[in-house]
Amino acid sequence: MAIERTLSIIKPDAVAKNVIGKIVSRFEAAGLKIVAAKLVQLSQADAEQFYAVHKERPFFGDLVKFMISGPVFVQVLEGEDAITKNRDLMGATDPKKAAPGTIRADFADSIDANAVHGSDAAETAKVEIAFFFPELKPL
Ligand code: RTP
Ligand code: MG
Repeated sequence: MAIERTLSIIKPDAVAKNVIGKIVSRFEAAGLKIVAAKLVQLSQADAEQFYAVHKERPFFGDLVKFMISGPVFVQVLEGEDAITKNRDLMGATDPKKAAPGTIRADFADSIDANAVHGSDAAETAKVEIAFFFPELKPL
C-alpha cells in the first residue's frame, strides 16, 4: 500500500461545536499524520471554486452558503492509503446512513452540516491540496 496524501476539512458545524481536537484525534489514532493545517474563513468565491464539480447540482447554493458560514479547519493527512482511510473514518455523506463510530455518525447533524470533507480520489486530492497549500512540497 502506498503512502498518500488527502485533504480533510473540518466544516463550520464541527468547528462551532468545538470538536476539532476530537476529530483530529481519530485521524492520529488511525495512523494518519497531519503535514499541514490552518483555520480559515472561506470567501464565497473560494467555496464556489473548491466545490465547482457540484455547481450544476441542486444543493450547490446551500453547500456554498454553509461552507462560508464560519471558519473551517483545513488539513493535509498523510499515510498509507490515506484517501480511503479518511473516507472510511468520515462515514457516509448523510449522517443518518453513516456507520456507527464514524465521524459523521458521531458529530454531524444533517447531510448539509456533515462535519467533514475528504478528497474522494488521488487526482482530486492533488488539486484540493494545491488549492489550500500551494507551498507544500509534493511527496
Ligand atoms: P464532501 O465532498 O464534502 O467530502 O462530501 P461527500 O464526498 O461525502 O459528498 P459529495 O457528493 O461530494 O457532496 C458534497 C457535499 O454536498 C452536500 N450534499 N448535499 N442534499 C443533498 O442531496 C446533498 N448531497 C450532497 C453534502 O454536504 C456533501 O458533503
Ligand atoms: Mg465529495
